Amino acid sequence: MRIGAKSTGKRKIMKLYYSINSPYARIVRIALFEADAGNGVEQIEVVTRTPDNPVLAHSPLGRVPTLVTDDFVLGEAANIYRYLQEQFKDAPDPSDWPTVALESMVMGFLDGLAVWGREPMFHPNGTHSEAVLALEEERARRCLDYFEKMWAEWSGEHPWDFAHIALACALVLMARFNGVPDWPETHPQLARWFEAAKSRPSMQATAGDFG
Ligand SMILES: N[C@@H](CCC(=O)N[C@@H](CS)C(=O)NCC(=O)O)C(=O)O
Repeated sequence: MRIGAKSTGKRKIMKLYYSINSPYARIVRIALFEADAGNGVEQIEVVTRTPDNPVLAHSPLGRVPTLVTDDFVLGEAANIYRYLQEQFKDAPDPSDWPTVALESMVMGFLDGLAVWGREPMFHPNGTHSEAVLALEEERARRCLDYFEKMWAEWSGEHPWDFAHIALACALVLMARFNGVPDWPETHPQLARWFEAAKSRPSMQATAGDFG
């Protein structure tokens, strides 16, 4: 699944709401950068979890990313990515199940990291659940092993598609709260790929406070 440049026709400017450190929103922002499709999409930075969060005017979820189009309000990074791909390039191939399978693993990894990273943030007085932290750490370690094995078996160049973009954003999130600090040494294939991914212009153009 890739987004490439194509005419936006007579559509009004779409609005993409994002926050600067959201790994989910960054996936979409990277894809827009790669597609050079920014002209059809106005990107609006917001702060979520506040009563005046502008996303709440469009969506009861108040989450980012949120894409506001002429016809509907779309949530979920994967949906927005697919929709923009349809707008700017060809429709995704629905039968590409190995790609969808990798996406599902990567998004599960990212979801787990989001829970792991937020748990102490939501319980600043040490009332967080050690059980939740342990469960998510184990999940993250299993995922890293899974991706390392897959990367070691991979022949040829990795695409820069939804799954790979999301994985890079997830690894940035993990570094932000120092989860699995030794992972680059224990997962060298993945670490090499991540170093190269981080140097992409679209990663650098969308960097938040934590890289
Ligand atoms: N499953 C969603 C997750 C989106 C998400 O959790 N966004 C976070 C920022 S990283 C958010 O908007 N949090 C604000 C809130 O929960 O109110 C996706 O794939 O887009």
